[in-house]
Parts: sequence; structure tokens; C-alpha cells
Amino acid sequence: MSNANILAFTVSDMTCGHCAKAITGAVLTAYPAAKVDIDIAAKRVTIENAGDRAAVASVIEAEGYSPVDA
Ligand SMILES: [Cu+2]
Repeated sequence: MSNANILAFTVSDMTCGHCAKAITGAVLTAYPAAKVDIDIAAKRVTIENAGDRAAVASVIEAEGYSPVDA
């Protein structure tokens, strides 16, 4: 159960700063208290203090990206 509030996704179609900004914006709109950390080169999105994994993945998918568990 440790770090249960930290989610990590690999988003292979996140290719640039625009993508990162779009994903960050979508997550923060859904979860205003979340902390979003993005590494574009690694195609990695780490999210703290948001919803459960499936719900957060749905938010990213609705923005047009394809998150997989990382
Ligand atoms: Cu982009």
C-alpha cells in the first residue's frame, strides 16, 4: 500500500511540450489538488494526489493520448 497515491504512466504518444501541457491541464482540471510531473524524453507521467488509476488514465485518454501503466 505504500505510495498508493502516486501513479506512473508511460505515454508513448506524448512527444513534445504541447502534449505535456495538454495532459497536465486535463489532469489538473479533473483533479485540482494533483501534482503532475512529466518527463517528455522518458515519455513518463507521474501523478500524485489524484483519483484511482483507471479514472486518471481515462482523463488522459479523453485528451487523446494513450497511457499505459509504468
Ligand atoms: Cu506534442
